[in-house]
Amino acid sequence: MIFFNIAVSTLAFLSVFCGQVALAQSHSTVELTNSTSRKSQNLSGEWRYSVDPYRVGQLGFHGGAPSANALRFADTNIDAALAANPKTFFEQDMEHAPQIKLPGAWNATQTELRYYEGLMWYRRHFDNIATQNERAFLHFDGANYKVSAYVNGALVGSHEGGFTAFSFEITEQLRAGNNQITLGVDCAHNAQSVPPQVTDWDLYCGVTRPINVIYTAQTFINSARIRLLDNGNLGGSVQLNGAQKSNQNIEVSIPELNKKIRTVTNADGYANFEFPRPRGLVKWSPEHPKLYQVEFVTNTDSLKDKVGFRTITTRGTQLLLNDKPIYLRGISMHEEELGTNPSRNMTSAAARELFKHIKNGLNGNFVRLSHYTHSETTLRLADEMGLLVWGEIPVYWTVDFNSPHSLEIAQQTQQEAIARDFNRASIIIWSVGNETPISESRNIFMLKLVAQTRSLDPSRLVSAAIMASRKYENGKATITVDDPLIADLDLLAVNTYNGWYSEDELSALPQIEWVSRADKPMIFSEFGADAKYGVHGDAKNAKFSEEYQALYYQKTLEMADRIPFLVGLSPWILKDFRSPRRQHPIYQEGWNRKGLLSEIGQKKQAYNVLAKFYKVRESKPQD
Ligand code: GCB
Repeated sequence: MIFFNIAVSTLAFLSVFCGQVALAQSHSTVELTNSTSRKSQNLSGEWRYSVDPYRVGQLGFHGGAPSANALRFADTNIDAALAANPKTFFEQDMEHAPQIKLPGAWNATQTELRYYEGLMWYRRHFDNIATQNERAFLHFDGANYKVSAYVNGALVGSHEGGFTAFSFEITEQLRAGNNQITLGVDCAHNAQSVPPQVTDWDLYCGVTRPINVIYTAQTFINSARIRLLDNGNLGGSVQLNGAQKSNQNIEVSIPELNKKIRTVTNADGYANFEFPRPRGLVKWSPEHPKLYQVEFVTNTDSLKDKVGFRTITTRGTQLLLNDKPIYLRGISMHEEELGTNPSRNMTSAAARELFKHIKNGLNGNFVRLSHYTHSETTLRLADEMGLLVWGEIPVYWTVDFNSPHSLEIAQQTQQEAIARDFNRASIIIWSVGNETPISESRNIFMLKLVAQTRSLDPSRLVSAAIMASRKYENGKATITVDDPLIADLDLLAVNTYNGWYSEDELSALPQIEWVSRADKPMIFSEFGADAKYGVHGDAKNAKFSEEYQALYYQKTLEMADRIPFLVGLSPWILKDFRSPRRQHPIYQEGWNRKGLLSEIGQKKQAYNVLAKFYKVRESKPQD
């Protein structure tokens, strides 16, 4: 809770210097879902930035309040202050600081910031475009890792967690005309952060997704959800925020289906609705990703969303999409665009390029968006292009499972992910973590996450990427899926690397026997081998060669085909990605090379092996 303490001490300091300060909760009830269809002002573009490795903008030299001349967020005209008193001085000057383009991680922009994981300040100005009686919110699609936001010198809110959307109300702080906004973004990770400090990917620090000012009516639609229920009806809820939220009429309509229903909010501003599925409704599927425009209208606000309708369930070891068995022909993906110097600025065009590889190149229907919540842009594209999605929160490896703070952040992240993406038909699975090592405290932690996820969203499957126990007896390898968590998961998902992190002969992989202790479907959520594009060698032994990776895929796929309860795959990974832990000077140079594509999109041999396997699978009905 260090960050919160800093925010509080800064708050005390600010109340002396800046008068009124309002501190929003780190996770508020303001969801502002479907933010792109609201009146908004995009703050993308050039911002001033100032690096602050010793956090002097937050802490004084003896640890107390910061010195006034180091405050990056103060609403002070430094030029005027110096003109009035030449003896004063400042040890920062945001108005004359260098510029950086947001969104985009600082690591990619400046070579000296490649591995910088500390505090950064950003500043820009914008004009207030609110019409009379509108409320205003600062809306972040995502910023890594902790953010404090200041408008005209006043702290408007703080947030922890690098991959989900959040908003702070700034109605009170906005002035007519020009406004100043300053952000302190701290990328420090530790044992209690989610994810923790050590991962196998580049953290990509700073403001990696768009920031907008969203303007709303005094009482606005905070969230609007709709889905196909298991009983065949359509159902959902609308929630209003504002003084007039109770007893309000709500209209929900799907014009293309000629359907309109009305409901009324309760005292808390909620309205639930359910109605028979309109005749002629076409269900969403990867083959036919049909989306309908749904409109939510109140007396003061309206919101439109494009929504697909489908169900996802299991029966024994089968996975059913719209009640029919399905095999997930997938691949895993990090949020990292193609190119030699990605900055985690996943535009729609960048995401489309990667998804085209999955849909058209690999003949896939599924993507594991690992290891954290990807951008709304990406999820909307998955809906549009017809890709089933595994969504994941960054509970990765050795999170501090004894820490109430870690649990709080993990749960907050899950809640924010579900709030943002509830209407996305593409998402069929929520994963609560990846390769967490079994212990009593871990089991308790993970079970709490599973329970929370189910209660927030009963419409999707809950899973986690786990590891399985391997035994080698009488010349035969057996792998048993026996993690205690499996009793509570809907779908088992195992990461397995036989023949890469083990010295198995690749020819022996198909003989590995897989045993499951649950009558549930399973996928391989990961398998993979590094290969540097253009490196060639003996397929049986030359690790890092394209040939070895291709044979590894072939043999692992043969193994997969022999497992009766296996319903899909998301091999590791579509594209080489930056990882500071991968420093082999010839093959890796800071990149994890398990991609089927190089970082600039060149296809390695294994790409075609998987594409062929999926082509055959596509035409083979699941039994
Ligand atoms: C894993 C992790 C993933 C790594 C991958 C690897 O099991 O889940 O984050 O990047 O292995 O390449 O070793």
